Amino acid sequence: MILESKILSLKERYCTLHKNIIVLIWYGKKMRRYFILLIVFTFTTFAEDGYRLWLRYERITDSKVLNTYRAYIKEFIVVDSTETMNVIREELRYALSNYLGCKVNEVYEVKNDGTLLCGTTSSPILRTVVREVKRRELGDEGFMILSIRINGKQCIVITGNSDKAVLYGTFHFLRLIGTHSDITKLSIISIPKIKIRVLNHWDNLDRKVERGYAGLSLWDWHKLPEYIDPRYRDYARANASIGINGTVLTNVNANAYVLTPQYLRKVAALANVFRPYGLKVYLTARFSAPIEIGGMHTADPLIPEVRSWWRRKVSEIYSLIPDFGGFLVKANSEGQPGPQNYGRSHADGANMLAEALAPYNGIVMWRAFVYDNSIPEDRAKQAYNEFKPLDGTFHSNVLIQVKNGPIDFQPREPFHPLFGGMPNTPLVAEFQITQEYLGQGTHLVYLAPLFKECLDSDTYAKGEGSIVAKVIDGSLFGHNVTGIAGVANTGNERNWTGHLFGQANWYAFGRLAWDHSLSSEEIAQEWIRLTFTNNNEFVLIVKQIMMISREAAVLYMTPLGLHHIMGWDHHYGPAPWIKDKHRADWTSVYYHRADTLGIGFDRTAKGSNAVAQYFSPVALQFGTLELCPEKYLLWFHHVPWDYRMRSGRTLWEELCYCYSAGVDSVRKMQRLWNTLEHQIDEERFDHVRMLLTIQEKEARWWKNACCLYFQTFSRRPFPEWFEKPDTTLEYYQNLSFPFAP
Ligand code: BDP
Repeated sequence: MILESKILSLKERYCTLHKNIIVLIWYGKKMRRYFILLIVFTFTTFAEDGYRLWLRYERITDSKVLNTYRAYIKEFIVVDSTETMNVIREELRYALSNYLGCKVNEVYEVKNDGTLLCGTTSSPILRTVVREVKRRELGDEGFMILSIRINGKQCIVITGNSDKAVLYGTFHFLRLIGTHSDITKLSIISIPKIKIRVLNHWDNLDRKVERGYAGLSLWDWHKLPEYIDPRYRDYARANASIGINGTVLTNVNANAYVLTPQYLRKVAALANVFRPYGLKVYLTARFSAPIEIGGMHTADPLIPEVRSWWRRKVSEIYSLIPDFGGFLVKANSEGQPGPQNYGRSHADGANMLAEALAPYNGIVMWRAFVYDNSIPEDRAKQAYNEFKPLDGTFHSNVLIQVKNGPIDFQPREPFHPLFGGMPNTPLVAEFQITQEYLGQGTHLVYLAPLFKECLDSDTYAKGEGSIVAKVIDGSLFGHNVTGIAGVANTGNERNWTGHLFGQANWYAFGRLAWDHSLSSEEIAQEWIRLTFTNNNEFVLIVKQIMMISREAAVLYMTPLGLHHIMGWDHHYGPAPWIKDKHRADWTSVYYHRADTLGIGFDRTAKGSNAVAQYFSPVALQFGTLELCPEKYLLWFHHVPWDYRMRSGRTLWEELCYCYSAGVDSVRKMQRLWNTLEHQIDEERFDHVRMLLTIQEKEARWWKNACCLYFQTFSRRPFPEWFEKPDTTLEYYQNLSFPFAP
């Protein structure tokens, strides 16, 4: 697989060279100096297109570091030749020779110091190394990396109870090398805190990706199952390297067609490629599939024929994909069919599928993202109202998948009240890695701080310390099946994610899914070192850019708890003026509620009382104007324009201040990035530089459009220090983007 990706990237490089040569031949002919061609050809550098992600395995140039590594890794042993062990073997061969600039041979016995030994805890050579207690602790996926002596020789051992665990350990070890970490005395034990760590691809069968900003879907359905794009392997490999162990291939707005025999064979082909990397395949199940592809007249989950249709379908799937993970379902939400079409509950629907999957250990991830415009209730409350009463009624292989916040992946939301609110049901936390509401394909926004903000939020469900992370890792309420999902940002663009820094968000999701206690800084640092360079100064600057980026986006888009004020439908750019649409809950005015008195959604007891869905003292804190964190102020309160903020500014001034600060932060990010010119390749430097130019322009657009619009309500002048918009509100309101992605 690595070979294939190497060939692929060579092909790419060849194309670049080819273009250069054509241009040069033209010049050469003109100047009759063909010999120059040869010289230039020889020195043409390879394209840095981002394809290799964080798995670049660049030659180590620091001689001190290199010498230590060469002393500690002279040869390697991979016990066994299972598919996964072969993957490990190949990865080590490729990575070590690249890193160390010399061949690291595979051997079959420990004879010398500096042997790296990879195998499961049950392999004869490692059986005595890991004690029984530890072995149990490691579970199925945990690994250990140890410096020990075997046959009197200095070895590094990577082990775990399964091949997959050893694979995770191998990638961890390679990460240590890539970040120039100390490997002289290793004693690492790492166990994933969450069991199901999945990407959700919102990919359609026509290869369009809903809310995707990185090209077409990676899955070339038309050519599958015969044609296996080498990229599938590289995709699996990238995921394994950060501990992601599942992928939902299809959009939550599902097409039943993927469940037809023709498509299931294509799915099976992908599953075969992913299997050695420990990556399980899941599909979205369209609730009305029995009608659409089964020729039935109903999809009522309580009708026996419907239930047996699903049982047969599931059995067919497992006959093709023995390790199929299960279904993800979006039901009775945004027009998707579901059990409520037949007067049945979400539990009736989920349990029917769960029953069909149970014999094969498959699971159902049933989404709680439901809201209905015809219900005269605050949208933020509806998922809780719907699902809370169902707590405890789901089968044990059903997990309820809850978005991080109660509305919809906004730049900032308070945590979803269902976290902590359903103690008897395992919950999957769903995050959006693709940046639908965070600048889409062109803004650099590092999302680890957003993920962490939710994971670290204290629900107080069982008193202080009941953080969201403990709800989803099962430790708070004692659940064994646990999960976390990220809506993928990948596509078929060469660099996978469109914006190079989108890679960092994929990376961060995987790392946090494995260990939510890692800090955003730690993860950023790792990613920068693996993606660019180990130069400390460089790392510090890029880390600074990343760490301010999310707050910057909140400030220039939706500061102080504002939310859902983006462009209609495509969600691109600001549009706080959206109103009078067929659904009130898809307009902006529904959420900001600005009027001449003030701005914000009153969700206190005087308003929608959404605060009551939180435990005490969170409910009190969110619900009391003076106690509410200002970052959530307008989420929970309708606040007068002259209200004094903690800064001493009035609310109106503070709003102007935040929008300005957001723009300033982007300018700072630009300045910082510009100091890095010549420190990395021109290609990636320019890519980010140009995208930052767009980001600055769009940050100004957000600031101007929003402040001009809200000024029509506040009727107050812009503060003196405010950089005045150079055009009118009408100008912004008349912009249209018929071809926005
Ligand atoms: C919204 C997206 C929409 C998705 C929906 C969901 O705009 O495309 O289908 O989320 O999560 O944010 O189902």
